[in-house]
Amino acid sequence: LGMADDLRLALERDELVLHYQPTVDLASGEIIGFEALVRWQHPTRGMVPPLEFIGIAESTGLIVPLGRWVLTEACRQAVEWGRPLKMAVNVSVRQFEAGDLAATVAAVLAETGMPADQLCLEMTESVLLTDTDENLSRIVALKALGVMLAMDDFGTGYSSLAYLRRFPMDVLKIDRSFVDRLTTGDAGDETLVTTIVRLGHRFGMRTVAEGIEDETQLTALRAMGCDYAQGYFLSRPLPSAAAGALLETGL
Ligand code: G
Ligand code: G
Ligand code: MN
Ligand code: NA
Repeated sequence: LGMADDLRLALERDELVLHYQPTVDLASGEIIGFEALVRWQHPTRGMVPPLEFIGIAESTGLIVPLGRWVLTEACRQAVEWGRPLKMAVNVSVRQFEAGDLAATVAAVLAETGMPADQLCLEMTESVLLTDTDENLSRIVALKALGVMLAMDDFGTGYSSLAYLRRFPMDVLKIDRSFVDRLTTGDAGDETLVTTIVRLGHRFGMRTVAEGIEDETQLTALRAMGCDYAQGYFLSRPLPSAAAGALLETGL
């Protein structure tokens, strides 16, 4: 069986699972929500990371039903946890361009009872780079549902600045490559991240730093006024039961 057929069956056989990585308020240290990250519990290959199958899902169009499953499961889980949490879900460019994502999101919100303002859709520059009126109207349709929109991996592409003005994004996620460099002690790296945080704030966005791996980075980002953080230093992505437990105890 090829990987594509295998993946199609995986969806039918419920082999996909979501892990949840907490998003932490840098000022209070509280968990304000999670990012849902898909994994494939393959019967023979074990836990397959998304980098090994999202590409295939995209090229075969399976990303549409897979993406709908992810959205539904993440919302269902957030509602089950029963407290006001932000649940962030990654949306790939193919999912965005194929079919009516806003209609899908509206249906999932209705099915699960998830409050729209607790769902955050993360998209990378590749979604926004195709700066067409069609993409703008898709973004506007999503915003009209009341969901939040995040710009993921900010700073890794080429033309990040023009679309800060054009698209109504709520959250800017600072790519972990910038966070990585905060340990070098280089003043230039600090200036860069401080400037990204300010840029986000000036456009009315909340800022999330990704990939925090040590205390130095955490302290630096807090001092810079970055709002939220994620990373292995705070917590790895966790299976749902462990994520739910962490929500009870705090970090
Ligand atoms: O969890 P991990 O760090 O292995 O994720 C690797 C990449 O896969 C990240 O870029 C992440 O955004 C992407 N990814 C994880 N889950 C999903 C998902 O549900 N949908 C899409 N489109 N991408 C995902
Ligand atoms: O592209 P996106 O931001 O969705 O990617 C999230 C990915 O980053 C997930 O696969 C997650 O496992 C990974 N990740 C989360 N925290 C850390 C971290 O502290 N260090 C590294 N190297 N990867 C991380
Ligand atoms: Mn993401
Ligand atoms: Na990211």
